[in-house]
Amino acid sequence: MSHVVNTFIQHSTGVVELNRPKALNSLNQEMIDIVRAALDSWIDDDRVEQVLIYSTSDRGFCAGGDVRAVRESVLAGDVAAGDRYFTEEFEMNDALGNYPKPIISVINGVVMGGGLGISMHGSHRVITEKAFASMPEMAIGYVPDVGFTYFGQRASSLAIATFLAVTGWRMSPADMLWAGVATHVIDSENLEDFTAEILNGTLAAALEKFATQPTSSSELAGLASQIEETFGHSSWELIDASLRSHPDTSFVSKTRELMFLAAPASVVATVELMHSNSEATTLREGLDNELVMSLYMIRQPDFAEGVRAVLVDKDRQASFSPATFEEVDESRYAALLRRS
Ligand code: QUE
Repeated sequence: MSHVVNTFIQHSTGVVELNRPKALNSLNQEMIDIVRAALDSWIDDDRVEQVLIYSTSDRGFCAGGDVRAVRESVLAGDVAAGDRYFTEEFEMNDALGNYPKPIISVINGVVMGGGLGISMHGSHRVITEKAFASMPEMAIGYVPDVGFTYFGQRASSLAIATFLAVTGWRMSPADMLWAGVATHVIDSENLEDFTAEILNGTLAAALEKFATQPTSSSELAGLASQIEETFGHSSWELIDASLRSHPDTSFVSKTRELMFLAAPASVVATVELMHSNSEATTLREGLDNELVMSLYMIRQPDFAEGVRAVLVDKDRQASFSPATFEEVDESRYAALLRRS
């Protein structure tokens, strides 16, 4: 049987096989339904001691959510389908984060957005030297979600997670470990032996045999002090001001360059969301704040326009409105999150 997601029990492991390779496993409603049903059915099943999540594609683990489909629903006047999609995706993220059994994700290649959401809340995030990760939502007029704005700042720091979200920084394997997105590294040549050991032996033995170290150091870690000095502020206006006066001009110009495609409203909303979630006390509370922002953002023209520019026409020429940071009304996002 081959489906967009295959789920089965092998020995004492519940297996989730992401299998929509043509869309790089970007998660659609059907995939989320299947994953949630599997997690539900295994939670009290004594045969299942652990859950293993991997991709059948050698190009990557999961490129995100199926935002193309959400855009189409919105444009067809069925925004309720988008609301349902994000509501249920975030319920899946919460179920993963609170699962009473180990959840092991094996990541080889790309993982972005919703792909981080299906992996980072589990107990073990095992990556290969070919893994790379990012939160790319600024380019599509959306906001980081799937629990990243809650989990990311607890795995690293508020400033680091805000930097990752606002710049879409492409994390290397060493960056992923340093930022707490990944927990272990293995060589991609050992991928099959590693998963076989998990399925037929034990997780502990698999890690004992195959866990290694990244081959290079973390570039992100090297920027930690500059990031803490600039991205720890509580609004985009203050972050921007501190970037303007920061002495490390190469850090500042790199940051500005990475933000070249960012929707101004998305950036302002993201900083508000990060700060709101610095006070959240559970993943569910963090996801609730993201959901408020998410359901608002998909109703704004920037979302349809951003997805068009990045994923439909692929011209990367989005015309966002407002087009400049000065025109964004920060209080609108603060009010949504009751931060005002
Ligand atoms: C922001 C996003 C996504 C993105 C790019 C962004 C996203 C997503 C994909 C994606 C990438 C390759 C595919 C695909 C989807 O890209 O959520 O089907 O083949 O799924 O800037 O949020």
